[in-house]
Amino acid sequence: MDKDQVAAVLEEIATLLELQGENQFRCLAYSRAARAILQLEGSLSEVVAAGKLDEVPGIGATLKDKISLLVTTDHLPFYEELKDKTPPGLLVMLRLPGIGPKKVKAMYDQLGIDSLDKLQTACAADEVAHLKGFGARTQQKILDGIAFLGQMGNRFRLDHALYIAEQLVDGLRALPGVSRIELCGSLRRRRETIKDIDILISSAKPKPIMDAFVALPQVVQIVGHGETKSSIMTAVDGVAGRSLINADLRVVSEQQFPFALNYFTGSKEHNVTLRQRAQQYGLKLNEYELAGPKKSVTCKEEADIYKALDLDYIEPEMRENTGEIDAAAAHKLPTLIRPEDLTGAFHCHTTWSDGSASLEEMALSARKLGYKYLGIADHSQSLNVANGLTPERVRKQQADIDALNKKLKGVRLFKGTECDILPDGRLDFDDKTLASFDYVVASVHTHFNLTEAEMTARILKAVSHPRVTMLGHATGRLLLRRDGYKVDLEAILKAAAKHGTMVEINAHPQRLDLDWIHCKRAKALGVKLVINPDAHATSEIALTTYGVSVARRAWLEKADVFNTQTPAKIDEQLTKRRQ
Ligand code: DGT
Ligand code: CA
Ligand code: ZN
Repeated sequence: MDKDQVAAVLEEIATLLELQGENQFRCLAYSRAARAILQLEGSLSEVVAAGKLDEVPGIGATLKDKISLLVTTDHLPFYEELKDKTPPGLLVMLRLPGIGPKKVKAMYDQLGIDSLDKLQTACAADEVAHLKGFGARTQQKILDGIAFLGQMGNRFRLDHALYIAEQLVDGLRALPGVSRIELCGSLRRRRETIKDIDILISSAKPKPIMDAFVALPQVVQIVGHGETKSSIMTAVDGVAGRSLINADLRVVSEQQFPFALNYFTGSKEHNVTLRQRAQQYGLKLNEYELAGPKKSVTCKEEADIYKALDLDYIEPEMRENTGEIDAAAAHKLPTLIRPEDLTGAFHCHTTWSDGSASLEEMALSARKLGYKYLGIADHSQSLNVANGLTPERVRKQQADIDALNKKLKGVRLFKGTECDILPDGRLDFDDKTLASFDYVVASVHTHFNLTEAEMTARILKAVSHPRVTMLGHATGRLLLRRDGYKVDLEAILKAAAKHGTMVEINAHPQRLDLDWIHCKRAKALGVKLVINPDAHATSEIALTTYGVSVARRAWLEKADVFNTQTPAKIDEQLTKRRQ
């Protein structure tokens, strides 16, 4: 196990112990150890091998033994016993906003509540309000929380689901008898939210693979354990702490693999249209085969299925039944942008406002990713909560960037700002300050409750401002937490096209805003898009890959995205825009 995995297990132990009613100090010791592991410099396995784990502050003799076991064997009986002792529903209840392990334990001990369903019934019967330390307000908060979770349909952020799904795949890949392995479903299509994890394997011997799957260290509960299909629950970061996600594994034969891969990748709507096309060819298509009345068509790869139907290969991100099959038949599919096409990114924060890294640290991390430039865009003066820059601090920061650019090799910083769009549509800096930047990202961060007409007028004014280079996170949505503000995006995109203002694909997996549907529309209207990480730490610059996924779902090519060009070309266009 690596540091992240070990830390996640330790955090979970802390939660499980709290659910067991363990004393606070023992629980805290595990949380503290989790943080210590995350902050550890260098390799965890080397520290363990050297027997020096107890020299790390926050890790004593007991924890040393447990962590060593985890690192060397991937297992910890203590943790597995704890999981077995805890009803999985209790972890689900922890997803309710404002409900911690203590309250969950009280409800379990006193009312036998171990699922959201039972909890809802108990609240409706007014039983929860009478528990010590609860009351009518808490009971109402729980009911609101259950309604909220219901609305979200128990979905998860793409990055959270992908993180645990890749761990499962890593745990399976090396097993004997595994020939091919792929993630399917919404994960393979890179939808912005995910309901469950679908994994597909080809093998001649499914049984041992199934047995290994349900015994993976990430498994919290076994839902089903069959010959060719098994289901488990595993813990994942959710909107309100860790909770459970379902993962299905199917094992098929080598021959069936391309058909199963195609079927379980979906979307369902894409499958239906593809199947209809097969029918027009007198063929039957399902998860096992593509077959005529007499014999089946041999397909080694997924692409062969499309080829047999006279279609160009359709990338998974495009399989949403929005015209991709017609385009594939007419050989008019786009050549989708790839992560390696990005040459840099704009919209990054530093310690000058609410970021955690310095200008230089951000620049060096960008260079490590192979980026040729990075656009700095700290917050503007009125955003006090995020330590927004006054014009005076802007001048100082720009002098720092100029000095750094003289020193830095292989990467350059562009001077920008994430300038607030004030409630009336004016910008948060005067024109002179605005003119001092290489580029300006304009964003809404306050007054979300305007009417749609007011919000549209506000953003239209900013998008039409000659100093604004690009519009940041166009709707302000936070996935699974907050809907975007009401705004007429069609009008905004038309204005952006008219004024040559770019629109950002905010690649942070909590936003993915502009969404792929509007991105597709933006391209049709002639709007240039720019993929920005909205990074507040060095590790977040690489979040741009999620923005590339949105762009691919929107059929965008390299040329549709601004930050795929050389720094010289970028500089030239930014300069032209300022004249
Ligand atoms: P999700 O899990 O809601 O994030 O989205 P998906 O697309 O992963 O959906 P899921 O897990 O229910 O099913 C995985 C794939 O299986 C889906 O993308 C297409 C295929 N599939 C599921 N049910 C049906 C069906 O009734 N008909 C067809 N043609 N395909 C289906
Ligand atoms: Ca799925
Ligand atoms: Zn912002």
